[in-house]
Amino acid sequence: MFKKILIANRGEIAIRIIRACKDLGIETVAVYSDIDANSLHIRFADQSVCIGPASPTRSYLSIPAIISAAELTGVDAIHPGYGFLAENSRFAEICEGNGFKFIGPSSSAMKSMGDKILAKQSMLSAGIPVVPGNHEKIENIPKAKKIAQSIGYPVIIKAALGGGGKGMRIVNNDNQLERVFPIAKEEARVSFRDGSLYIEKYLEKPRHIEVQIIADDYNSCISLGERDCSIQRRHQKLIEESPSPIVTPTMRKKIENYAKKAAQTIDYTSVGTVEFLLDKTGNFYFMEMNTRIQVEHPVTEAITGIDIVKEQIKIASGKPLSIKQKDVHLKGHAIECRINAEDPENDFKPSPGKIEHLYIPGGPGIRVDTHIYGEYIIPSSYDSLIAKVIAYADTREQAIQCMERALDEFLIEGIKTTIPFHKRIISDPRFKKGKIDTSFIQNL
Ligand code: MV4
Repeated sequence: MFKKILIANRGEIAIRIIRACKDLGIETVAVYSDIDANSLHIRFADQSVCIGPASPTRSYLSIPAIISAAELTGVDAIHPGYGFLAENSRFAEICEGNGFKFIGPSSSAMKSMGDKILAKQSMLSAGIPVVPGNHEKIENIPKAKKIAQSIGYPVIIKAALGGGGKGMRIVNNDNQLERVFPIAKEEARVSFRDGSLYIEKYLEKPRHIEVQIIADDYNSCISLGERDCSIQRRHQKLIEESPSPIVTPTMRKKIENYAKKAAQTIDYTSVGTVEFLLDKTGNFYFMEMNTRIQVEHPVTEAITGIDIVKEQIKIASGKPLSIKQKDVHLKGHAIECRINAEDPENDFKPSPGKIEHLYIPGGPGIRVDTHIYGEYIIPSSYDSLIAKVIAYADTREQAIQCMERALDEFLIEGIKTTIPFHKRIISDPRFKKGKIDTSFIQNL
């Protein structure tokens, strides 16, 4: 097992990873930027190294700064968390090249899924249904029109290196396509340094269902059920739950098999998530695979009792999976609300600043993953996620009730948060009935 791990991240996920390390008896090294000097992840780690100024490109995204910190502190492995360098295959290669185990999949598995066009092609040849489309790079407008017409409008344009919705455009006709194509291409080029685009059939009001998998180096791969992440705003997930209120045991069996097939097709090891769209007629389509630990992993931990981060670290150190598929039992229901430092009354404008008063909820069934504390100053330089509230109970109704209690208890003064917005969502009769799809937030 590793002796010492460097956590190349900040915020709640850095703390989550440090906790897993402590439970495994592994020493930890935190890295931080100037502006994060008073961060909790530094205090919880055994050692810490400043890696640069607030600007992410010069700190949490700086490969040389992170590798230097790893060399300085003599760690065995590097955990990237989510975001930042988590899905950068070059970073994974550089870690390994410098003798540090990258806690995640192989760089080749990351590459197979990083390009969404290649990913769709390999899934298609493995017999997994993918969203209808051409599964090829669209070079120009005439080609795009021809493909859109053959698929049938409406279609959606996506960036090959995108994912998570960035650079997506819905197109209803030839004229719109002509107008939007160059804009999408430029956006993709700027965001992902590659303007490659592809086209899919636009599915109306789909649900986003994803399957958590864990695979080890010894050809074992298990699935831990699904998460329903249909409540999103501007492609940011707001609420996730497991199990999905509409997935039946038969449907679950099917997507879990697709997800395991997807992982095995690319010799995937580590934890990962296979995302599907579910259309109104009950068909699942592979969308993409996330090759990292995800923000919403705690809902799966709640219903399986499995510590996914500990498993991820153990697998990276070369240990076999400690659980067999037959030992995975989904029990109860878990819901997660992502609390952001944003003003829901003001178009979700970021609301950084000092936390004047804080009370974190607790009691039976409640888990809160957060890095905030009283008088902490939330910087404006990073993601606005400040806490995740996870409610767990026997049934969905009870989990919702438990979440309502926790959100009522949660007191954050000094900044605006999305807590009031979450209260509105979970008290909505449509949410209570599990009637959630893409259009939920815009129709709220
Ligand atoms: C789609 C789609 C409809 N058709 N793809 C992809 C990234 C994710 N953030 C949203 N994505 C979508 N991809 C096709 N071919 C609709 C969405 C979508 C969505 C999906 C599930 C739940 C909420 C959503 C909100 C907006 C868009």
